[in-house]
Amino acid sequence: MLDPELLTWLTGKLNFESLEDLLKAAKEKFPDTDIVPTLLLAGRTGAGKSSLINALACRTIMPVGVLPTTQKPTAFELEGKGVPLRVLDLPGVGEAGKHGERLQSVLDQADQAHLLLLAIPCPERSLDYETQLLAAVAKHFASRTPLPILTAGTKIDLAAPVRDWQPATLNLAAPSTEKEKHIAEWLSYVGRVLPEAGAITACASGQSCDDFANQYGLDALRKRIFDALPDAARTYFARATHDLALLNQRAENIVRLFSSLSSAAAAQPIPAIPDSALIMPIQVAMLIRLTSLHGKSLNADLAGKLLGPLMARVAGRYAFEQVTKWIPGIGSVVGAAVAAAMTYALGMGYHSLLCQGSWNFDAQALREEVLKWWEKIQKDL
Ligand SMILES: Nc1nc2c(ncn2[C@@H]2O[C@H](COP(=O)(O)OP(=O)(O)OP(=O)(O)O)[C@@H](O)[C@H]2O)c(=O)[nH]1
Ligand SMILES: [Mg+2]
Repeated sequence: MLDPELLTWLTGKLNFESLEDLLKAAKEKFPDTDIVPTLLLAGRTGAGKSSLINALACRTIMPVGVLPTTQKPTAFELEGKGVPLRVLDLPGVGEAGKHGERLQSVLDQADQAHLLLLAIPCPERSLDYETQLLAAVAKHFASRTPLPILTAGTKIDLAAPVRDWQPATLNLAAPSTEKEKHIAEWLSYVGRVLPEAGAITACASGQSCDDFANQYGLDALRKRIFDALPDAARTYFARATHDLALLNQRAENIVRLFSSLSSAAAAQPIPAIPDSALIMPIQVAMLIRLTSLHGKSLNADLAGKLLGPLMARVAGRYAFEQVTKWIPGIGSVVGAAVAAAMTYALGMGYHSLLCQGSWNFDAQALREEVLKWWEKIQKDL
């Protein structure tokens, strides 16, 4: 069922002034949630990954424990500076009997991630797991744009002497106490052994998410993560556009989402409004999202070019309705199943054209591609 608020929005968009208006409204209505950046949190078991997430989010999201705790990749969203971030907490590598499997799980998830955060627990000096993990990630991305990596040195409160922990006055820039010297020495040791880990942000997560008195370095880490995101999103995009399987999967998700919305919209009995007009804003939103998946922005010029010369003369609405007329034998009353199939054919046809890498196609090329998908769906049915 279509939610009533969306229905009101759709019927309100039937008489938009210009195509720009519709594009703008559709962008606002359907924000690009599938490009929420994803941070992959990896490290050895017990490194304090889940504790770090709870501390960063200021709430208890993940269970933490002395024994291997996180058993499967778990995703959730964080907000920072108004920017949403999806974080994926992974089971730690190195768990007895599961090392290879865990390492593989990092690589499996890495393709979908924008950024990798590696947690290394202080005062650990045997860094074999981390070395293997970084080598596996580097190999995985060897022939592609690499995955950006940030490193957190966790549990720095455990550097000797353990009892001396005063995070409020800790000064790692000019270490003078025994504790500060141990932490600084450990950080530079890790930097020497794992140069590919880059700069290391020293952190302590406290005993619980609200143990503020014992936490350290979380603001600095948050800042580093959110500062790295724009670049990370860019490299992700560079990688994603060269990884056809990934791109297809993301496109298909988008197309399925909007196809089901179209079907729900067409199932609404609204007298005097053609179904094709009702699903049009949904299809527009889908085209916007698919275009941005390919790193471009769908503006009125491009939409006009794609949807036919009619655009130059009449209001955008008619041009989009035109799309439904491309498919022979369909009138203005399309019904739920046909609306879904039509939106699917339009979305997949559009994505196929974009995959060919050329933006110099026109309404005719798009129409042919849409018809191909339409026929394919008919056969599959
Ligand atoms: N002293 C101290 N202990 C911590 C800190 N962070 C985590 N711990 C403890 O370390 C243990 C492991 O923490 P988790 O957050 O579960 O570690 P994890 O990396 O998620 O472990 P897996 O899920 O098994 O991979 C728990 O007992 C935590 O309480 C910290 O900053 N300081
Ligand atoms: Mg965990």
